Order: sequence, then C-alpha cells, then structure tokens
Amino acid sequence: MTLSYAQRAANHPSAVARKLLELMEAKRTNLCASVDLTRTADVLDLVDKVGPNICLVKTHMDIVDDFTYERSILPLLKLAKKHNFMIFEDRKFADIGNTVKLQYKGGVYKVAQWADITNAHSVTGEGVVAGLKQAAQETTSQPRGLLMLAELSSKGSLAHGDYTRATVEIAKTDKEFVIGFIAQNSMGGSDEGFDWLILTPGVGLDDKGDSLGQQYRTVDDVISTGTDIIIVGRGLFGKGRDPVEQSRRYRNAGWNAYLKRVQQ
Ligand code: 5IU
Repeated sequence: MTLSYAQRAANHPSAVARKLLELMEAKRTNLCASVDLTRTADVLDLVDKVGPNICLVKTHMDIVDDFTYERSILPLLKLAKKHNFMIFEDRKFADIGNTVKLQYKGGVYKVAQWADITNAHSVTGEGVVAGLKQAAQETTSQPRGLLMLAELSSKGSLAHGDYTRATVEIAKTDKEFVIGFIAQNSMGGSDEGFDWLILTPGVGLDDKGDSLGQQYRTVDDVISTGTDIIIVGRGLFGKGRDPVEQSRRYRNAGWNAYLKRVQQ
C-alpha cells in the first residue's frame, strides 16, 4: 500500500478508519501507546505524557484494579479530546456471537460505550463479527470499528497459515465494521479492494523480547512489511524509560518509516 494516510482516509468505507487516518495525517504520527498499567492514576498520567505523540491509546481495562467508568473512563475521554487520539480496548473477544454481544455491551466495562475500536479472535467463526456489530449499533450512534486478530507476536502462536487466511475471509463479511487486523504482515487486502488497517504489537527498539514469549521487531522492519500503526508498550514506559522522550523517538521512527514507504 503506497497511498498516503490522507488518500486512504478520503476513500475509506468506515467512519472510524477515516477519522483515525485523518488524525494520523494531521498529527503526523502512527504510534499507538499500549498502556498495560494496573492503577487508573498511572494509566492517566502516562496517557497525558505520551498524548501529544500518539494517534491511539490501547487499553486493557480489565487489569485496572480500581476501575470504574467515572474514575477511569471519563478522564481518559477528556484526555482523548485534549490530545486528539482515539481509544482501542484490546479486549480480544473470543466467543459465539450472542455472548460477545453481551460482553461488549455490558458487564463491568461496557466497552462499546467508550472505545472507538476493539478486537476479536476469529476462532469461533463469523458470528463474532455480527454479534459485536449488533452490540455497537444498539449501544451508541458513535462510529465503532473492529480489528480481527490475524497474527500474533508471541513465540509459538497458533495463528498463522490457514488460520490467518480464514481470518481474512471472516473480516470480509463486514467491510464497514471490520477495519483491519492485528497482524505482523500486510494481509494483502488492497489487491482485492479492501483497505485494511494493519496494527502491529511486539515492536521495540531496545529489546529482543521478554521472558514470557513476547518477541520484538523494529519499527522499520514492521512498517516495511505492511504495518500502518505501531503498538508500543514497555518500550515507552518500561523500567528507567522516560515516556515523553520514548514516545517522541517511536513517533519519529514510525513516521520516517511511513514516509519512506509512501515515497517509494
Ligand atoms: N499484544 C502483543 N502481541 C500480540 C497481540 C497483543 O504484544 O500479538 I494480538 C499486546 C500485549 C500488550 C501489548 O498489551 O500488545 C504489547 O506490549 P509491550 O510493547 O509492552 O510488549
């Protein structure tokens, strides 16, 4: 895909994807901050620090010990306005359509109410897409988007080959609601008229991995194989790191790699 983010925004069938691509172009960043922190105050503090350098915040609200909608979500939504970024709850739904519909709308987290984007495994089949879409439509008039989990960064992942190809087929069942993939490679969508967004975790400039199976690739490496948005967690806020400085560094690396790709 050699089109610019702005060119893709102009033609994208999904309102969420259009908004995200436009804000990436305007803010000149393809960096998503992954905020795996367990206290609301720490989440908000980090997001406020990296906010100017990111297009997206990726949350795992189910690890936040003191989560409430008022304490954790309302201030996050304010920060999203202040710094102009969008929100992706990395919920990884993985059940039948009827169940994921209930999970997305309800329970403690009510993800459909506040997250622009969420994601799902394809293991249960295409009902997962339909169930989540119904939940979004019944919850809010705001645009919502879904990413399918096509490939993972972790050692020994089972998501490759036929599984990944079948995931792409499931994504094609709803071109408007499914905006792309969590993946390590371009999923070949542009050839068939689909403009998938490729978001890639497992990105790190200083480490090779962790002791629990995470494997890191560099920014240049992932962007050269089709990544649109780099997802970086501990590379920004890990021990001894200054998140402001690191978010600038990853943002610059991400943007320069993108420019190289579109200028080719
Ligand atoms: N994440 C991955 N790899 C994957 C998927 C999700 O790392 O294949 I799917 C999540 C896990 C964590 C973040 O929330 O992305 C990466 O964090 P670090 O950059 O701190 O490793």
